[in-house]
Amino acid sequence: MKKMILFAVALCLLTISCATVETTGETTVETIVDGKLTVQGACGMCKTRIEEAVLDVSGVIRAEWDQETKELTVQFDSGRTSMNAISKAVAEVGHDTDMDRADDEVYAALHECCLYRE
Ligand SMILES: [Cu+2]
Repeated sequence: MKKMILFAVALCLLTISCATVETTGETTVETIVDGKLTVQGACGMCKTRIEEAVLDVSGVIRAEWDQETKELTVQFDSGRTSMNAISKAVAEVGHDTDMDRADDEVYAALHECCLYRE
């Protein structure tokens, strides 16, 4: 019988702690948004370079670049970063975007198979 009471008390405590977590969760403000950007590139090395550069931007949650369509899909916290900042980060590692052009010097230093400009 004592065991039953202890079990009931433990169950109550568990319910209370769960309720507390739920309440604090409600105060989180959702600012997660999706975005698309055309990014020039040529191969799998480009894909890794582009995605790594984007994921390095603080506030970015997800980044995927499609080699066929040249389309970069991102998911980020709009309270912490922007499409503008993401585009700049991509251009900085040598890839032209809709919004920014990479420095010729940075572009020229890319691996031979990554040179996408005509
Ligand atoms: Cu490449």
